[in-house]
Amino acid sequence: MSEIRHNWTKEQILEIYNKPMMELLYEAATIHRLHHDPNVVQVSTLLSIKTGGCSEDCGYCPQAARYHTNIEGNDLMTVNQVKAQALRAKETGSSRVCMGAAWRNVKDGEEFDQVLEMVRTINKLDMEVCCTLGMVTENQAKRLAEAGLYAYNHNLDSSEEYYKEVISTRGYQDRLDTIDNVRKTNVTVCSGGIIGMGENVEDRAGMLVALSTLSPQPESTPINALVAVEGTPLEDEKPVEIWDMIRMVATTRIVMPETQVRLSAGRTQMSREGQAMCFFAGANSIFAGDKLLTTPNPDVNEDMKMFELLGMNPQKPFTKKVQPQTVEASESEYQALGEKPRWTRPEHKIERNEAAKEQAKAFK
Ligand code: SAM
Ligand code: DTB
Ligand code: SF4
Repeated sequence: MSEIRHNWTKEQILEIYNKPMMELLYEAATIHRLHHDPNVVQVSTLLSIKTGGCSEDCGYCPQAARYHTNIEGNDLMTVNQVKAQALRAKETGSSRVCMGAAWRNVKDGEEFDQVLEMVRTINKLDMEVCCTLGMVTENQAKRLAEAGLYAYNHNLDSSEEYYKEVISTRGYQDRLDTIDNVRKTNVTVCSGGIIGMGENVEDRAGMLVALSTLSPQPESTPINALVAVEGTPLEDEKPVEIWDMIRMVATTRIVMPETQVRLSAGRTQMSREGQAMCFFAGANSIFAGDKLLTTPNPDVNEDMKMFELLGMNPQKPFTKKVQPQTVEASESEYQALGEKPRWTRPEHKIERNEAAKEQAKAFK
């Protein structure tokens, strides 16, 4: 086994990222085999339990209320609706359901209680449950853990420097604090980011420094290629080159050997061969299902055909960590505290975000 290092520098990561492709692939694939079964892929199904109408200004996101995008917003789904979708996901070979909400942060109250019930319900189906609900406090993370949450997804998105060029309504430190709060529980951390937002390779390396120096490193790291959605500030960004995706996956694999590296948004633009190269470079999980949160994803049957072709098998639930126990709401140790956490709002000016907001006003 190669050692897990928490002291990677940007220069060292850049050196890896820029290696000749064949060297990079060989090194990443070698490390991959030492830590994982290269023929196994973890499959998660995304479920947007609350869509659109979000208060934030994330430049990549079609769910931000201030931009004019063509998505259909929805209130919080019911527990029964979620259960039905989870059962469908299980039938199609997913080991995990990842529930996403277009929220800045979790607020104590009826809606959060409903999400906790969704977590209990899915855990009882013997599937791994993941949530991505925005910022959470330590008490909220503990309540999620008690309900049986397996993973919490909260992305750093980019380097600290480039993050400021994309989002003005929440700070990088808030993201790190949320990850810290999740770490105070038994819930595993899923954190990664997006490439193709106009960042340079130093920013990609900077994001990997921030992720790899976390101790412990995230159990799962999604690498998303930007889905440039019309109406968002990043609508005109050029599609990510497959070679950039392969380099990013390989570098992530080398600096975070134990982490499950997730080939995330952007797979509809990738050929099977391109995806196979990413798996060779160390990717070992995907989001499956015809939709990500609001944008298209490859057809489930196509993914299954690809796995068959490559001789890869979906990972069984709770392979990496035992199933958490669900504590019923009536027996819960942690209660809503009605906290008013002081998550920051830097509110600095980002020209392209302002322009997209102005453009949206014309439609309203
Ligand atoms: N609202 C919560 C939050 O922001 O933490 C959870 C949902 S949010 C949509 C989850 C993640 O999806 C974001 O952090 C971002 O990394 C990713 N994402 C959102 N829109 C995307 C896009 N257009 N292309 C690629 N990734 C995207
Ligand atoms: C992550 O890193 N990628 C997923 C999941 N975590 C929540 C979301 C991708 C969203 C892509 C744009 C959309 O479908 O709205
Ligand atoms: Fe809201 Fe999350 Fe989208 Fe940002 S990424 S606008 S917080 S849903």
